[in-house]
Amino acid sequence: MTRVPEALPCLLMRGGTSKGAYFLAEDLPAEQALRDQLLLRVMGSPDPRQIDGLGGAHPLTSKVAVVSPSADPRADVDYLFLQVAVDRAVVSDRQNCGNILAGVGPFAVERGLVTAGEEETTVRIRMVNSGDHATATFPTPGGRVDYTGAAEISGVPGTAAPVVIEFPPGTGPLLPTGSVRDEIDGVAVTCVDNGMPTVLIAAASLEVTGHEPPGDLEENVALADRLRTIRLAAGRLMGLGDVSDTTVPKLTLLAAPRDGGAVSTRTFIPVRCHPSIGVLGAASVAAGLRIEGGVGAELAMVDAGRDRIRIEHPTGFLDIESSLETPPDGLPSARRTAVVRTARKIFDGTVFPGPAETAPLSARSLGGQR
Ligand code: NQM
Repeated sequence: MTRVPEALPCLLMRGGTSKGAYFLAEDLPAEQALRDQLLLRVMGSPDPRQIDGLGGAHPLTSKVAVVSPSADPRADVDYLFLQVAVDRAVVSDRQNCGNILAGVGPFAVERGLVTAGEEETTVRIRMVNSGDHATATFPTPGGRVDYTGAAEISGVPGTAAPVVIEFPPGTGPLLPTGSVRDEIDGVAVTCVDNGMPTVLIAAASLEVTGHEPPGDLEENVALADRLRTIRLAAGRLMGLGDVSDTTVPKLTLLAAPRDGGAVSTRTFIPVRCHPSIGVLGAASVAAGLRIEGGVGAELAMVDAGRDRIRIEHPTGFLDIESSLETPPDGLPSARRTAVVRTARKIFDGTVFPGPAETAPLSARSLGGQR
């Protein structure tokens, strides 16, 4: 599409613990600047309340999935994730999202991109942001997506049908700095990328317990300063360049578990403290905990004989299957990662973006980091 539509089909879905607007790529303008202008209007950004759009005034509810048939023989569909900033006129494709990913398979069936099986359907997804792949399997009794079921995920009330997501090993290195441990600003960190660039830090090394409520941590100005310094340096060490205007890497504070899990976490995405934890963020944490000599290995209670790792977060836990392989003289890499999420179709309809924004986009990537 070359022009900006005045109205367009949109499916609003909860994917895991996030919520977003799902579009077919063919319904959006092909030109990126026009597409981003349109998505800002759809979401109601920039505005801290997003009062004039679909966005929910938080980064976790200001998300977009753009889905199209895939030209990759290993995939059925392409999924491009876009983070729409809340209080800045910015749309970013610099990060992926494993929660919104949970809705992509059901959306592909809803829109007829994939034919549903009689019992369940597996959709092979190429994640455009990272170039990595995933498969999503979910119930489709009688050839229709059934969103109801008994699966429970922390951070979402009630139960729903499970969406089982498998991630084959990604293409990039698990340890992008080439070390299991680095020191930044006097603090030991382990920088991991198992789908989401993430900096693991022992909470105690930043004078917090790692068990505080997210609001308390967000209000801690001294902590915010330390995290910002560490993130900028870690971004460079991880080969991400100047990350002052992007949402990656994320930062996860680790502490000893309190509720029977392997570790307790508080994750900054990168300024707001996540009320739970992202899926790919959790994949990076889980892999990091298994790395001998890394900062997580000392704190975590990981059962080496089991793939399943329970990651505690502020509103419960996230179970993730994660295994690594380590060559005799080399650095570890991911072998397999899998997780159960749920998704819900909230509405399917037509969204009206409203009058065109007159001010040009101030920047391409996410400057406000909220
Ligand atoms: O890490 C939050 C979320 C995410 C991303 C974020 C995600 C992931 O909870 O895969 O899911 O880190 O910005 O949706």
